Amino acid sequence: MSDLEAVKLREKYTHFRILVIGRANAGKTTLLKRVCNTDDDPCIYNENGENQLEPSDERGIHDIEKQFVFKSNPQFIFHDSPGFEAGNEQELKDVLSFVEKRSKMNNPNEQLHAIWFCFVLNASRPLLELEQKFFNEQRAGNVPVIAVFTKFDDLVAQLYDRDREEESRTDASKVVKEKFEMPLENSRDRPKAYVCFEALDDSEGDHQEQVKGLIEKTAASLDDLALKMLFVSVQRNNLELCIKYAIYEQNDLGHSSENVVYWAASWFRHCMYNSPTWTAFAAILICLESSFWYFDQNIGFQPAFEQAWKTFAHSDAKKRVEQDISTLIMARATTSLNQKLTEQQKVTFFNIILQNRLEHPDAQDIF
Ligand SMILES: Nc1nc2c(ncn2[C@@H]2O[C@H](COP(=O)(O)OP(=O)(O)O)[C@@H](O)[C@H]2O)c(=O)[nH]1
Ligand SMILES: [Mg+2]
Repeated sequence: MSDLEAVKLREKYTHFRILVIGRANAGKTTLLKRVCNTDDDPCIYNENGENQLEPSDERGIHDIEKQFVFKSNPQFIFHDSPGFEAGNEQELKDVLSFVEKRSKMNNPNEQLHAIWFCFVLNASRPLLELEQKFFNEQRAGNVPVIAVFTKFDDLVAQLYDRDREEESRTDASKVVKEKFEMPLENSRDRPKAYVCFEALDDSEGDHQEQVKGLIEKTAASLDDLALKMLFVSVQRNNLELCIKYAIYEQNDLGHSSENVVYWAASWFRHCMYNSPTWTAFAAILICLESSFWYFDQNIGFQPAFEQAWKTFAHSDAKKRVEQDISTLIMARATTSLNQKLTEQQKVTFFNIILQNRLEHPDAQDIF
């Protein structure tokens, strides 16, 4: 898939769908609230977009078939599985058939894109047989699974020993490695990554920093470029990741600056259905033109461009460009960036830039 093909495909996707598995009290809901950066309870929508769940009524959510979202980021769709208790194989079967059914769906928005499997860290309750079985079983669809270890703080407290106070974190890390990670790592279809959380329930804590790790590892576990782009642009916790992928995933954009701007914007959600990409493109062109004149007076490109950028940022031209471009983009049949400008719109775009050029700097302004 070429870079631009991936961008076009991504534009057809609207939702990223995640299955969260974990026993009751594993901290699943807490985690999802942190991921969506909200204190609100989730909602379940029916086909008409009506909420089917009373606030604080969580009963419906444990039905794996019921999708739910948080208002703060409805592009993430979640399914919740209650996890596997000893002796209850039905739940494992339900999960496997859910995964299989979703893998056969034609509409990519209906497919399952990732699984977060939550394990509460409890020294005396390590992996259950059924949990191990999940990782040894043939699973349909090649959906990446991230193992999420929760309540590390609890584990540290369990292992707390007054005489070895300093060591309890190290001891806890050892338990995570030996009792959880290693058995999973030795399974047939092992997790794509491991993430460990602590004190996610503490609203004063560094939960947003911790969530960045889960986001980064989930993104890395997705092989499909368009899906990776969808996930990175839907999440709002880790903007470094948007920048990183825009740089590292770039392979075959060629030399078109229009494509480069379009590509870069595709990793950021706020650009998808709006005009800032084209505004940025216009700003770059205006500043390139202006910096040309500084450059001509023997100033290097970078200081020349910086000077032009500063001038533009404080100019009335900037406001006019934003206004005119958004009118131009709104006038298009669809708001998708995927739509190229028509020849007529290119004429308008060109004129917007010509009418908002910065003044040529005089030699004495510079020296
Ligand atoms: N100590 C500790 N408690 C947590 C953490 N995350 C969640 N909890 C608490 O664990 C309980 C169960 O959390 P919840 O998210 O409802 O679990 P769920 O049943 O898997 O959805 C709640 O009382 C949370 O406040 C954590 O990281 N550390
Ligand atoms: Mg819950």
